[in-house]
Amino acid sequence: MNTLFKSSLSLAFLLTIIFFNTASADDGYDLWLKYNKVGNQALLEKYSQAISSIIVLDKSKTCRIIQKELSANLPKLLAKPVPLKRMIIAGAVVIGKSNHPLIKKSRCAKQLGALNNEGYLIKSTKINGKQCILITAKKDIGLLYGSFHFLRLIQTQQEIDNLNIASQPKIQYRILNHWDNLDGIVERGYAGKSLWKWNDLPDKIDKRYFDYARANASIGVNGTVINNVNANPNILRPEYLKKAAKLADIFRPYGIRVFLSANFSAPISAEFAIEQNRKGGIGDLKTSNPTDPSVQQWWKNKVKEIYKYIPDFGGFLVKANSEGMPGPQDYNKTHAEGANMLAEALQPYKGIVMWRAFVYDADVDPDRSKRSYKEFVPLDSQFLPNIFVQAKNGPIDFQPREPIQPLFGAMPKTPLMLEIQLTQEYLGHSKHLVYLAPMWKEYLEFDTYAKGPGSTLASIIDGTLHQYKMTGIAGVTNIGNDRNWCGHFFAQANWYTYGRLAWDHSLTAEQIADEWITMSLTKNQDVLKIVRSIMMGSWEACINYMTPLGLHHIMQEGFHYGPEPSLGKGREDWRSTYYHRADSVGLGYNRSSTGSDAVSQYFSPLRETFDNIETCPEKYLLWFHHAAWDHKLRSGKTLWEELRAKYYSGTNYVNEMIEKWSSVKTYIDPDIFMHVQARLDTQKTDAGIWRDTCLQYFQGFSKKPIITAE
Ligand code: GCV
Repeated sequence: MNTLFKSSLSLAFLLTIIFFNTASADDGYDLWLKYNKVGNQALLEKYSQAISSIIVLDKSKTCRIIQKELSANLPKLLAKPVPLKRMIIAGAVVIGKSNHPLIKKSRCAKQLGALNNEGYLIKSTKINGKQCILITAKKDIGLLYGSFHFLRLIQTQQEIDNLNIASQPKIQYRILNHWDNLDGIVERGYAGKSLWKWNDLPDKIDKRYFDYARANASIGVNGTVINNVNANPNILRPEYLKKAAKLADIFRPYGIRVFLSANFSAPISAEFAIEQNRKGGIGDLKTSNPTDPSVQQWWKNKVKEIYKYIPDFGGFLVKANSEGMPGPQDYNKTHAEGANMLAEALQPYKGIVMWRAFVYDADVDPDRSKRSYKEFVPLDSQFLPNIFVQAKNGPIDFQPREPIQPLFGAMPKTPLMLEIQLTQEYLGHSKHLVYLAPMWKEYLEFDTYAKGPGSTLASIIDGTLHQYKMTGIAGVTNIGNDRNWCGHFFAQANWYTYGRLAWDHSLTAEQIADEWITMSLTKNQDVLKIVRSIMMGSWEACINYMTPLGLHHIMQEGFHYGPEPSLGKGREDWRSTYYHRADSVGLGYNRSSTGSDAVSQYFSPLRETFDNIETCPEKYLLWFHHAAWDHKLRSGKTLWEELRAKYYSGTNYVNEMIEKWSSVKTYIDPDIFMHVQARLDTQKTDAGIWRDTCLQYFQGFSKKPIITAE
């Protein structure tokens, strides 16, 4: 063979490889909606026999979406044509609302009657004498949710022989909070810029808006607050309302309502705003005092205007008197007075207010963790019925681990909405692989004892404990305009988990991981188990290499990524030293009855359990106690030894994640493999920095040796 021929052959081979790899490369854009062919041959044959065609009986926009979703993806999953039909044949997947004559005949009425307006039924049944799979619901949106569930059954390779699935959400408002600014920057966003192209809207429409809606509908998210809680008042100008209305039009058939974050100073004129040293308002008033009739009227007019643009507008999210944002307290009025003014304006249109409890005015209490409770509990019963008080899961701020925010259980008359954070502000941004389901489950299952044992957070936010009239959950998104939406491929699992838990908080973290892995990564059961094991311990590992044993808020000020335990500048309650209180005696914040007495905000017996250093769960030890360096833990180790062991176990886990990930290399899409591998390497380096910085710093106080071999 001559050299030229040889080299052209090898070039061809190389090109084939490049082409093959490019063709098979997965850039993560399709999320969990890949719809790869069913891998299990026996199941594939069963599915093929059971599914012949698709019949969508109704004609709404939502039904057209269902038609498109099923007809595009069933053929991909089953590797055979699955045509849309008008006549029922055996094996038809029939989608129709409960009031359709054909469905009425199918005798599902009783089962359907028990479901709410978003619920659905998936049932193997005979229609016109033909064996079919029926997806039915009271409303179109239930049909869409049911269709996505049906597709998920096949994506995750479940049996579909005798289907009889009834499902409905346990929580009514399942909302994403975007901290997206109008200039395109996402506050605490680590996946590129905002999805919303404000300069192009409303005329130019990005395809991604549809894909965003579709992904959210597939997991049951039904609302989105499209702008940052640190709200720019301009969002309420007609110019922006038209843009928001365009998004609302796109999202509507997917069952997603648009909400806006409102700036409490919006009614104030720009001129007066400057005079009063406030950020610019957009109105023509001198005040935003909620008891002033002109302010009340301004909001009524504004709300009326919004509903002209967005007829199903959801309502306002408000951050008031928090971190420099204006609010009713600027006029000596309460949070309830501020929220009620907005609620009154929204009430005729059935809009709601989500009033945030994330406040920490230093005058309220020297201990930041107590402030929100002290401000809000006295206001219970003063809020109008269309108001949620929206509280973060913990009393400080989305730390790797906190005990529960004590407000939960303490406001039986005010619907509390839980706010959790998908974006990993304090959990390694989009550089660290941290699966958040175990964390959210720990909170949801947290027993507050508000009405005795069994008063879990889940039972509070789903309304069963206090019979709330409205129920809600909010997730601060991790979505940006990065091609793969979330920056880290594994961060997609947190978006997925949020929707699944918001729908049904009884799902386990393992179940959700399995679903997500099967749909997004691999159907190979051995590989799935390895990936699941990586995910399941990743949160605890992150806590261990960042803030073990109840430590908190010792990250770099502002950036919140790496460690900065020595930080002693800036606002007192932003300093690491304020939180960890290391000294020659020991470590931790004394919040027991001999300290700030934050424990008293919890119900008995939690209060007593936390108060006593011997009974306090060790995961919260340094949150509630200033423990001596020689304090003995249940392991028999001293605090210093245990601290060291935890830091090392965190970094060791990252090493294990790297090994496990390498072991599945040949089973994973090469692009995804490399993307994750590179991030794991960064995680390893940065986890090491966390461990070494913190241990060296604390050693300055403990004066004990750091033994590196663990
Ligand atoms: C949107 C923390 C974050 C802020 C965020 C704030 C909030 O303080 O660091 O970026 O502001 O929480 O939840 O309002």
